[in-house]
Amino acid sequence: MTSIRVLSAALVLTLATPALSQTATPLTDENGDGMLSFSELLLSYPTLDIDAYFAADTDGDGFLNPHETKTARDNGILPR
Ligand SMILES: [Ca+2]
Ligand SMILES: [Ca+2]
Repeated sequence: MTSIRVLSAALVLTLATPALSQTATPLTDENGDGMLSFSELLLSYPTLDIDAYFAADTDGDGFLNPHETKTARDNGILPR
């Protein structure tokens, strides 16, 4: 019975791990265009600074694509 409990605990930990790694703030692409505008990011980060937004918009098109969003989060420009 002990080995079943250990296996169960290991299984629970294995299943819980992905949930623990998904602690990033959900982002809202309100118009569904796949890009994040400054106003859309404000829905997730109400205190976001416009300078941080421009720093994250590396191609300068005025929107954050998924790559720019990930890079900005990885570099600490955007909060998680
Ligand atoms: Ca959008
Ligand atoms: Ca961009």
